[in-house]
Amino acid sequence: MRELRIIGVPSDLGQGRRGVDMGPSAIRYAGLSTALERLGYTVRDLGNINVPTPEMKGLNHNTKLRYLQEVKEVAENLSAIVRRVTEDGHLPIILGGDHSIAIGSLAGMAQTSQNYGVIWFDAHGDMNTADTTPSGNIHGMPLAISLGYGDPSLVTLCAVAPKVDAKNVVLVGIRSIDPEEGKLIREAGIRCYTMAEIDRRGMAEVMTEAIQIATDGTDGVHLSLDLDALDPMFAPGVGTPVNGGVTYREGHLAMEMLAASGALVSVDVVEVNPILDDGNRTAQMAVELLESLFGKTVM
Ligand code: B3U
Ligand code: MN
Ligand code: MN
Repeated sequence: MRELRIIGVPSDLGQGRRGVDMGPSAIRYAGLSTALERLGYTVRDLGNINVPTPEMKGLNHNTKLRYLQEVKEVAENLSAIVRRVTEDGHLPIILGGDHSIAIGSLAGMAQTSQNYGVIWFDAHGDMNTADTTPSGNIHGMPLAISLGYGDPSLVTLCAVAPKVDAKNVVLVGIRSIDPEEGKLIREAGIRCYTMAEIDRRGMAEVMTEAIQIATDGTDGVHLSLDLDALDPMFAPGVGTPVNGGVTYREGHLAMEMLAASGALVSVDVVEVNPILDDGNRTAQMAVELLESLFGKTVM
């Protein structure tokens, strides 16, 4: 069994509201390490990487790419750790932070010898560029950047571009897409499972296909788990909640199916915002989902 390595990335630079920088603490407080050890894993927490806070002076305020330079540095630092952990034969669990940190996760994976696919679990497409963004927030762009679209300094991070092949990328749980973003999703040829399709066909069928696409010709799957994929009823502590999301049971089913595939090679868990949460429910939900993802069953 592969050993697990936890890496915290307390960043809220990629989005407009404070609080997701506390995500790693909240998820740790909800008992992540112990829960994974209970499943029989050897777990080592590598602590947090250093991230500037928005209150620091002299940060980059580019309105179309807010905190571009800082987001890039965080991604570079994270990528080096993800690369090392993976090359050492361990599985990285990256705790965000806002979703811009996935730029670093995927850049790290892209530098290893592993050829991987991506399941992007999210209410949003995260396929904006500086030309299409309604907010300037980089957390709405990480998938586009990883596929080679957008700001050149982010796209070419770590001298690999794209970080993943679009034919092995799927979006799951989607229900909020900006108009120009939708065009890029189609143009890039990414399979996009909206909530409407999950409602019609069921999560089991959708995940069966999603896993097929992400594993087709690859060595494994990176899961990018944005907690806002879940319905706000189950994950209220996120910066941009959208109604009509994945239910508790659908979420667990998806994680269990991915566990059963044996294909998981890395995962990031993002957008948990303890300031907006009801107690620590969203971080607890994240821990429960990770338990299912790492093989917890009833008996
Ligand atoms: N698509 C919008 C909103 C958004 C994206 N990701 C999140 N929110 N979490 C944007 O700003 O790009
Ligand atoms: Mn996201
Ligand atoms: Mn989202």
